[in-house]
Amino acid sequence: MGMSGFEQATGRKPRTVIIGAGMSGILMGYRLLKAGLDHFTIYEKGESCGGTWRESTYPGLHCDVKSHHYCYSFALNPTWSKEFPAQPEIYAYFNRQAEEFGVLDKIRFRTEVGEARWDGAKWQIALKDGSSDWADILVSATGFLHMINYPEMPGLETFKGAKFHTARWDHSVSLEDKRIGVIGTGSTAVQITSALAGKVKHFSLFQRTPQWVLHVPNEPYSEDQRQEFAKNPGLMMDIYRETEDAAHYLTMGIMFEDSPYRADLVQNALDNLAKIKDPDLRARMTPDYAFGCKRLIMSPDFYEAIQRPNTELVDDPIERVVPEGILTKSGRTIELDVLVLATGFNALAYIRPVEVFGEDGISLEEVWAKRPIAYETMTVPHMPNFFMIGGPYSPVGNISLVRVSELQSGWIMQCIEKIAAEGVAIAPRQDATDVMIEGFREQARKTIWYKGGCSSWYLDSEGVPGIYPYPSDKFKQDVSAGPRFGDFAIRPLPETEPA
Ligand code: N01
Repeated sequence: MGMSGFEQATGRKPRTVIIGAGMSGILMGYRLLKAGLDHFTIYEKGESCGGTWRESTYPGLHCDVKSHHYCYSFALNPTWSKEFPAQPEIYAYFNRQAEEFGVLDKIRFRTEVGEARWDGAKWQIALKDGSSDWADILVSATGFLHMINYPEMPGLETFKGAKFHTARWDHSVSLEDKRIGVIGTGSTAVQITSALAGKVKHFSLFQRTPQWVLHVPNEPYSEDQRQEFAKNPGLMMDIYRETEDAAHYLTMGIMFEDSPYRADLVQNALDNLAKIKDPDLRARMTPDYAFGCKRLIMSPDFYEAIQRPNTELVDDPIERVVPEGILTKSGRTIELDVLVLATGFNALAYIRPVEVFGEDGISLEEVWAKRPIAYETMTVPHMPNFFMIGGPYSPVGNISLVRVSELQSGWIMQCIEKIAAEGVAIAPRQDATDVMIEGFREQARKTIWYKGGCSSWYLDSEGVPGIYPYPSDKFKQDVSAGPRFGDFAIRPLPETEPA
C-alpha cells in the first residue's frame, strides 16, 4: 500500500488524543483500533473507566433507558439483570468492554487535561500534572454529567451533619438511623426517594418544582431469559431496535403538542399522579407547566415511595441552611442528620474546564462567546481536527446516549479517515455552522422545551433549548449520511520533518 497523504506530509501516521474514558471515549478508542489508527492516548481524570457511572453511586441509581439499548450495538450484553439495571452493572459493563476492546492499555488514568492549543499543524496538550503531549487529532469525550451544580444557598457551609452532592456520595455514612434531607426533584432525587423513603429514620424531599413522572415498571430478566439472550443474540438486537423506535415516538410525544404519541404519555403521567391519595399532597406535586418541558422522569414507584411512613414532601421554599437542618420560608426548621444535594450538573459546560485555543490562538470561549455552537453537534469553527462526542445541540434527554455516541463517533471516524488519507486540517466553516445553528434555534422554539413554561438545564442563557430540537430519527439519518465536506475549510497540513 502506498503512503497516505498524511504520511507524505508528516512522515508518520496520525496520533489522536481523546479526553475522557467514559462510555464515549472507550467507543472512540475502539473505533480507532478497528481502523488501524492505533497511535492514540485517552486521558482520564478518574481512576477507572465509566465517567458518570463511576462518579455517581447513590442508592437507587439505575439507567432510565433500557439496558439492551444502553450498550454498544456491537457488544450486546446478555447478562443484564433487569430492563433498567442498576449502576454497578452499567459501570462494570463499560469497564469490561474497555478491556475486551483492547482500549484499557491506551488510557492514562488520574491525568487531567488542562489546555489544548493548535500550533498550526497539531495540538499541543498541557496536562494538569505538569507534563505535556501532542496530537494531530483531538477528540473531546467529556460527557454531560461531570460539572457538579452546587446550589447557592445561604448557610450551606454551616450545616453540621454529613452533606454531599449525589455524584460524591459518602458511603461511610450510615443511613437507616438518620434523618435525611434531599434537595431537588430531578431523576436523581426521584431514584433516591424510591431507594430510601420509608427505610430511614425520616426522609424529607425538598421540592422547588414538581415534576411530571411516567410510571415505567422495571422487570427483572430471569435466568432462562438471560441464557436465551446468550444463545440467540438476535433477541437482544430485537429489543435494541424496538427501544430505538420507542425512543423516537417518546421524543416526538414529549417535544410536540400536536404529536399523535403525546396523549398516551400524558395519560400515563396523570394516572400515575392519581396514585397520591391525599388531595393536598397531590396538588402540591402537580406541575403547572406542560408535560415534557423538563427532562421526563421515569419511575416504577416514586409516588408510592413519597407516601411511605416517616416521609415528607417539603415544598415550603428553603430560606437557608442552618447548622441543625433547613429553615423554610414559613419559619419551620426541619432537623436533619444528612443533607443530600440532588441539584444536578452544569450539563451544557461540555469540554470545560479544559481550555482550547484554535487557529491563530482563538479560544473556544471566544468562538462560544454568545453560546456554545457546533457544526452537526461535533465540530467547531476555527478548531482544526477537533471533534466532540456529545457537543452542543446533541440529542440528550430521554434517549440512549450510547446510541447517540455511536452515531457521532462513526461520523467523526469518517473525518479522521479523510485527515489520515489526505494529510489535511479540517474545520467547519463559520457560515455553514451559523446557518445550521440558526435552523436548530428556530426549530427549538417550536418545542415544548421552549414553550412549555418551565425552566430546565436544556435552556441556554436566552431561554432557547441548546439541545437537538428534531425527532431522534432525523439525527440518525443526517449523521449516518456522513460529513458534507463542502461545509468545511480544508487545508493541507504543512510538511514537517519526520518525528
Ligand atoms: O439533576 P436535575 P439530576 N434550590 O438538574 C433542584 C441524568 N440522569 O441530577 O426544577 C432548590 O434534573 C432543581 O429544581 P428546579 C439526566 O440526564 C440520568 O436529577 O430547577 N432546588 C431540580 O429539581 C438528568 O436530567 C439518569 O426548580 C434546587 C434538581 O435540583 C441529569 O442526570 C438518572 C436548587 C436538579 O435536577 C441530571 O439529573 C439520574 C436550589 N438552589 C440522572 N438548585 C438515568 O437514569 C437545583 N435544584 C440515565
